[in-house]
Amino acid sequence: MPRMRAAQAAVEILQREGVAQAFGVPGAAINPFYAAMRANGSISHILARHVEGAAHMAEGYTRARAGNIGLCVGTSGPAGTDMITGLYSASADSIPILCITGQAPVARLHKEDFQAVDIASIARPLTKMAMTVLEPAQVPGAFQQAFHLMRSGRPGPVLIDLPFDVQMAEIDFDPGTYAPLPVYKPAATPAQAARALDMLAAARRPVLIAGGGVINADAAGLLVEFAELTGVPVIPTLMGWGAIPDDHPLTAGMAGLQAAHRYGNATLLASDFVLGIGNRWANRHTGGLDTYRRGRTFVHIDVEPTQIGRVFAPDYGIVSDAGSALTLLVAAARERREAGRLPGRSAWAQECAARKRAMLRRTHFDDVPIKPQRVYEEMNAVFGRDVRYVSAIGLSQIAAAQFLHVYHPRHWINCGQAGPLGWTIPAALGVCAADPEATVVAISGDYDFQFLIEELAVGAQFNLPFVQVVVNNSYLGLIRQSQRAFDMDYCVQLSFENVNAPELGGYGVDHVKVAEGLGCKALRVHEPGDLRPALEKARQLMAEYRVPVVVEVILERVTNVAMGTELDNVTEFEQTTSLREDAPTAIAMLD
Ligand SMILES: Cc1ncc(C[n+]2csc(CCOP(=O)(O)OP(=O)(O)O)c2C)c(N)n1
Ligand SMILES: [Mg+2]
Repeated sequence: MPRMRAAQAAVEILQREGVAQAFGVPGAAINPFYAAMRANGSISHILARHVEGAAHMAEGYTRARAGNIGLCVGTSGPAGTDMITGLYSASADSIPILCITGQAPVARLHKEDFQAVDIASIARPLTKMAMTVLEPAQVPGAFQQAFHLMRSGRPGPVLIDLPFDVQMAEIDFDPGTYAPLPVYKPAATPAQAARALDMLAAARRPVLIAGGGVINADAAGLLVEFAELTGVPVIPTLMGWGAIPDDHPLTAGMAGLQAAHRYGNATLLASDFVLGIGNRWANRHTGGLDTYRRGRTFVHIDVEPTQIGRVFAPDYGIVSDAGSALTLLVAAARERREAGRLPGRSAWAQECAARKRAMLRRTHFDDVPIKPQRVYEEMNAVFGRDVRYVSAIGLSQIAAAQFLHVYHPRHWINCGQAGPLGWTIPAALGVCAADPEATVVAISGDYDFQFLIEELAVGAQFNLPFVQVVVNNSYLGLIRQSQRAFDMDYCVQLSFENVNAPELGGYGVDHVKVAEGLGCKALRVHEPGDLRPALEKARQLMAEYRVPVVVEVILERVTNVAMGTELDNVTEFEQTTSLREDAPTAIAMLD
């Protein structure tokens, strides 16, 4: 039997489980693992500038491609605690990442050793498994189990904490005969699919809700097939955005309180039946449940059994991986269609499509300082169907969801539930590492941008080019807007007179200089007419220098983006419209 250090066995398993990319920050307590990675040579490593950044890079890497598992590595103590936000974000959005931490030697764990913290206990509520491995011979089993859990059922992250002496200890392990454990995915039965289809057939105005589970299951193709077979309009959630192309005739728009379309909400409210697949009835999607549920019948399909009934009791629930359920639904729908037993839906689908033309929000403003809506209009015009957008949180993200277009699964990469500021840059770097040929465009507010801005240097060092649009209102914009309810504007200003850059007129940080100092290219835009040339120039600079390119847009300070408390109570702060000249890149205006 081959003998090797436990750290080497861990790396051999990573290789056999398909991990080829790590994001991390080394430290003394994880050096044996780094030595094993170096000796093995099959895993390339991107050095983050902040350990939280490494965790979000791993998330971006997983989210970008089906089957990917992002790996983030840090030392003992603060490295693990820094990665907690990444574990939260990953678990909240059902994203598998593997977090490996170094740890003080086993015999010293209770002695308040330097950087010894019980990271497994801290990480437990955020992971499918969080384990400090105390026996070297358990290392292979812990890693094998980690991959089994990350891939099975509702996907999610795992933390493995490796004490220094455990990493160093010699164990018997045969990499040659190692095999991943089988993956467990609950699957619907034909009888369950038939029941769901019966209920759908009985409805007059049905809609499908496609959640992130459809994307996680790599089942977007099946979803579109099912929608087309049945003729039923689809409302993607924020996490499911891209499961059906925005310009598909059956895409009805998103519903919700913030990241939603006027027509998406109107269609949901006009429906009498909702079949949710791989979604979790998130509160910013549903708003008040009375409004959301009134007059509608619900079927809920989810891979995690305890998700059924968590938010409200559906009329019928099915525990299933989205792909397995959709395979059965497609087969059953095809059979019924051939037998002439599927009701026609064209009048209802046309009604939904008409709303996409009529219920728009104005984007074509010529104001200086620039209104944010115009930025997204220009982005729509410049970036084609294949762009991959990355965003985190804030008015910037909400407006991006309202105005941008997504045409493929995994082309809207967003930390939907946790929304940690600073996520965008490192997540975009992870996406670039996963798909080096893609055009990656990140969208941040000025505060999100500043949170983990140092990660831009990672993009410059490792040649991970993307366009980073920064919409700068010099405000914690979303919080400023929500403080209207308290009649205050308190602790949300980012503005100050920059003694080195008086030309910024009180907008504070000189983002262009910071970005350049970190090895990136950067442009600043003040006029709406300069947006398009700047975005085009950014693409060109990105291709030429292979570094991140920041496009900072100086926005008006105060903008209120449409949002509300109920699906039928969304406040529009700007003009609504149905005219092409007001919203030239609205999806219905592009055909
Ligand atoms: C770590 C963290 N702290 C606080 C928040 C709350 N929060 C959400 S959006 C936001 C302001 C975002 O400002 P900016 O990035 O400039 O975007 P804007 O809303 O101005 O477009 C804050 C503080 C958060 N999401 N994450
Ligand atoms: Mg801002």
